[in-house]
Amino acid sequence: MVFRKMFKRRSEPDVQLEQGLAKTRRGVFSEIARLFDRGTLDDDLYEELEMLLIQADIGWDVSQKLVEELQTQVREQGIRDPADAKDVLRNEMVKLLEGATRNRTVKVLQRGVPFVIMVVGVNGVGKTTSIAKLANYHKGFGRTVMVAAGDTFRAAAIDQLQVWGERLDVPVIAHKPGSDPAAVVFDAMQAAHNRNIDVLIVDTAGRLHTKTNLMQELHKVRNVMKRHVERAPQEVLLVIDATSGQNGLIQAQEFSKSVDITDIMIAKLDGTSKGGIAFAVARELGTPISYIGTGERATDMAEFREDTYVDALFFGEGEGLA
Ligand SMILES: Nc1nc2c(ncn2[C@@H]2O[C@H](COP(=O)(O)OP(=O)(O)OP(=O)(O)O)[C@@H](O)[C@H]2O)c(=O)[nH]1
Ligand SMILES: [Mg+2]
Repeated sequence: MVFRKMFKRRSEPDVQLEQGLAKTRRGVFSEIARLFDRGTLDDDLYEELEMLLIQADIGWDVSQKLVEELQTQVREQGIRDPADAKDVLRNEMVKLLEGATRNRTVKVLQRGVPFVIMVVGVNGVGKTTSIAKLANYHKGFGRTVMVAAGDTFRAAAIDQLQVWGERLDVPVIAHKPGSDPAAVVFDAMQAAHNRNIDVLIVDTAGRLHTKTNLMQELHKVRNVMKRHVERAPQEVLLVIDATSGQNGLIQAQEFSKSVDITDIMIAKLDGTSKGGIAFAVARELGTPISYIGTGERATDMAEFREDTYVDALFFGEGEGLA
């Protein structure tokens, strides 16, 4: 009889995150976990693993590199037990995510100087909802928060933000639909100064890189911010829709050509059974993932942590604890 070592989680479980990632975990990742229940580590296992990683939206190149690294380590360490190999894979996945985290800038909130967050991303990815989540998040630290309706393109976008503002008791600076976003931001910067606001979050229209005039608009908005606060925007947050798979990655690559993105929020992770996009984003962009969105409520957001994230993909509901 062979006693196989139990694969154990290393991080403290995060219940909310695990619920948000339930679909992903029950999808491809449960199949990945099951692969290692086999008795032997053979070529079939590696081949199937690579296919499953690709299916999980991790991407072709990144999946291949992960499997290669796993094979190298198995060989070098003389690993025979698949449970140990799974442990190596888990650690490699954490390391891959940590590579991007190293590029995180240190953020300092200064009294009397608004910390400006500019939120960008393609239409419908979840920008406005993510702004509500961020507002709620910063309020939770006792910070004063203001939101600017910089998406003046659609009337509904302004209304949506105002509804959130009322619900969260956060002031919203908005102009009429069709007005100049730079003017909205100008007013918001001034209001933030006057009212001693700690965090100003700016919504923007879902602009595609192909629309040059929209990119110019983004630059104009940035310049207005800088006139008030030289370092603003201190955070440029790109929102990616987890359900859009590799398309999300392509969008992110396009955006980062025109704006200096400092942080990424992966929204709608609760709506996908794949959820591997985080690995593709970390590897291909090198931009740190800071938050994830796991639902439609303002509280459905978590700070991104590499080990908690990977463990939430492999384990669930307290499972895997010693
Ligand atoms: N399940 C789930 N739904 C989300 C999440 N984030 C946003 N949504 C939903 O996705 C839809 C679009 O979200 P918005 O926040 O309006 O997206 P947007 O990027 O601001 O869209 P535009 O302003 O049209 O560019 C809404 O129905 C949201 O409720 C999430 O984390 N999980
Ligand atoms: Mg919006």
